Amino acid sequence: TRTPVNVTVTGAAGQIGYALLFRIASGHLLGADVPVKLRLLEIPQGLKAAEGTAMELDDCAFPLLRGIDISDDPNVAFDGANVALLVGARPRTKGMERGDLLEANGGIFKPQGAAINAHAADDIKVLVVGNPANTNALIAQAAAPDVPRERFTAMTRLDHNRAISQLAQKTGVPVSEIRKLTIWGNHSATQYPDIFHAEVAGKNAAEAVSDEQWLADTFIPTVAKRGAAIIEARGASSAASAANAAIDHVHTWVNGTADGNWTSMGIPSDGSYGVPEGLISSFPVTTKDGTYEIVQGLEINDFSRTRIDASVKELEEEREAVRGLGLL
Ligand code: NAX
Repeated sequence: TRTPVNVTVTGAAGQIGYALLFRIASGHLLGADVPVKLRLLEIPQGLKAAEGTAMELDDCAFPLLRGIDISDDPNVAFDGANVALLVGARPRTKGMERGDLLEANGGIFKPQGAAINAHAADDIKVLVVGNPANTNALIAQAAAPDVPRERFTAMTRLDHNRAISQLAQKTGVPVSEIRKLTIWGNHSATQYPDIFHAEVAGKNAAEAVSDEQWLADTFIPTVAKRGAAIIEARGASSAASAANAAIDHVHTWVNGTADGNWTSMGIPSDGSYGVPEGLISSFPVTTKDGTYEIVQGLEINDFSRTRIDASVKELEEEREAVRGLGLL
């Protein structure tokens, strides 16, 4: 019998939390043979709702769920954490400037990074979902100097999955026939979904589509603005699809990408593809045995270069802003 894996989820009482916890507990995060313990972090106002969710988790009698702890103290919630899903964040409210937003999130992700540094297990893997995800990941990473920096990642898997779905619909193939799609840059409206190296049923996707106008005017904006379209339609932001992407991100990180395919993750740049070192930016990556590598040697055409650079520039500006706030 395996020792349970400790999975810490912040913002556990939120809507993504509600869509996420049941899937973790039923084995979708780590595998059908891996027992888990859930450690839920909420702010004091969220504790009661988190307790309600924990009651429902109990009521599922999930065979793999070996315990649920709830706390409003990061030092408790990250104690022994093997996987941390940082979902809770401060949303942008009306009239809020970017600087205010980054500062408010610094107040969340800096102490959480410090708690991870002090208390998490040696093999801790961190996924930041809460926005602005890439820069929040950078803040948490900076507060955790003893944790290998590559363990801090940001979620662009939802964008990746959205892009696969749009491309599959355009080309009339099942999503399983789409491979090697890449999201580059920031999880924001500047992100760049790249189909130039992607495959549709084994053929180059850009050639299969052969419609640069669709690419520039439909595909890219549809993927980048999908979050807003969901809010418009549903009256609430993406929750189940975001939770699903978080599951996919960690599952792929732990269990590996398939041969002949890759995924997209926001990870600390090593300078590849001209992305300044240290920025947490989305790249094409392969994963194996719990580690990831950036796919190397892809030719970047001018169309892609302009868009990658624009998104990376935004990440640099965010990094400068949080530096200015003393968060790095
Ligand atoms: P909700 O507002 O429903 O839930 C957030 C929860 O976090 C609340 O229960 C709140 O009490 C809790 N929380 C706030 N501060 C906390 C702290 N310091 N410690 C612990 N818990 C804290 O938001 P939800 O819809 O669940 O979205 C969560 C985050 O995901 C948001 O920042 C959102 O912008 C982000 N998203 C990121 C996506 C991505 O692809 N990277 C896509 C989906 C989503 O928009």
